[in-house]
Amino acid sequence: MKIVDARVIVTSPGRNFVTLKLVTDDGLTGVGDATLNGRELAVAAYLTEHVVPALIGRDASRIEDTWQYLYKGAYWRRGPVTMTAIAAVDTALWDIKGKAAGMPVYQLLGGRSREGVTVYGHANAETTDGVLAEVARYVDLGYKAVRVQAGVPGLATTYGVSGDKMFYEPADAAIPSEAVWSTERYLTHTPAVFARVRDEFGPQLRLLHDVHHRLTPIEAGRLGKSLEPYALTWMEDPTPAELQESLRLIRRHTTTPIAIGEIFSSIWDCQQLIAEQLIDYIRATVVHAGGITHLRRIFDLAALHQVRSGSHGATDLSPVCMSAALHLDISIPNFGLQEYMRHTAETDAVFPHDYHFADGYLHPSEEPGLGVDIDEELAAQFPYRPAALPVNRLEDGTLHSW
Ligand code: KDG
Ligand code: MG
Repeated sequence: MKIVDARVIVTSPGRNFVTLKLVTDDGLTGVGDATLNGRELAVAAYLTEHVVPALIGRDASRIEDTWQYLYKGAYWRRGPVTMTAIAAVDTALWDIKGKAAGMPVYQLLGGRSREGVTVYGHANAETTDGVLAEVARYVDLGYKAVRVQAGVPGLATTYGVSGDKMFYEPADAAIPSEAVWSTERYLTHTPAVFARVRDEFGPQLRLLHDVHHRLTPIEAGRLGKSLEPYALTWMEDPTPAELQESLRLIRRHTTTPIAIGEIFSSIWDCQQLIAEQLIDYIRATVVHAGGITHLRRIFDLAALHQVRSGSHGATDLSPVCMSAALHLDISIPNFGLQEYMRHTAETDAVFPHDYHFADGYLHPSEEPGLGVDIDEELAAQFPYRPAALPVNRLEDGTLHSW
């Protein structure tokens, strides 16, 4: 079963996506998501120039060997561009293997460990009353877990709070836009928002919050401690986590569970966080952490240390990534939660898929392979548009993270 064609497809049905499609000599096809928000064309070029020529003629059944070949063969290991490109190849090869076997990929990963994949949605609004209305909307839709983000009084905009509620998109301009951030205002306001949400929705609804890497460890300790009465399922990305040991400081001050990893690209980015039990949920994803093969390795390490999965699932991860994620989520022993931001109708049309949402759960496809494809003719009608993520400055003009 040899790879005879490999196409890199860039399309923008509402937002940019990069997809790799592999074709074998016996007519099977496989797809992999290769989208790296704001850096899409870097991955597209990496695939087109450096990976596709090496794939033609390779045995499509050799998933592990191809992963090792691309990882070790590049010499330049890790990094988001490389690992997203490898992820796309790996995901497409799992899709092909499932089709060749006549089974959904989750069966090849060991079969079901649960009946459905519990997902969380994003309730966000400028005001606390608006947040309450958004949480109610997700509860009405059947969600059992909701991420809560509120505008901060005194700040013109807040990352994570968007105008379009169901289809949130932070990549808003070709050149990064700039916003103003105040840690002092944020730390005062956020616990008050959660007090209202808990009061209104009671103790059973699972609540989450994303800090978007904006705090220092001691500030994060303070936030976690102040949120303890509201029993969050997790506080996400409290600090930039390049310095993994900084999480020790946060842990010393709070029992609010911590989720980190949406920007990680390999097991080496989270090895210490997991082995020292400095986090509770690992948020690495199929598309950015080396595909199904490498993400399963991360989740297996996490399982040894009582850390659960909590994969990133924002709109910049295409339905191809979401399809792949669900096969892993349904099969691993240490699944925690899956983020699920809905895609626009245009995106869903370009990526026909049959995973579905019901009663707070996503259910993976039962089709052979991943159960997702790309409509290349339709994709061609949505040309690429440069779009970058914003940056933050403190009130005195200092550049801050996010
Ligand atoms: O590409 C960046 C977004 O996916 C990210 O900002 C969303 O933090 C995010 C989340 O948790 O979904
Ligand atoms: Mg996040």
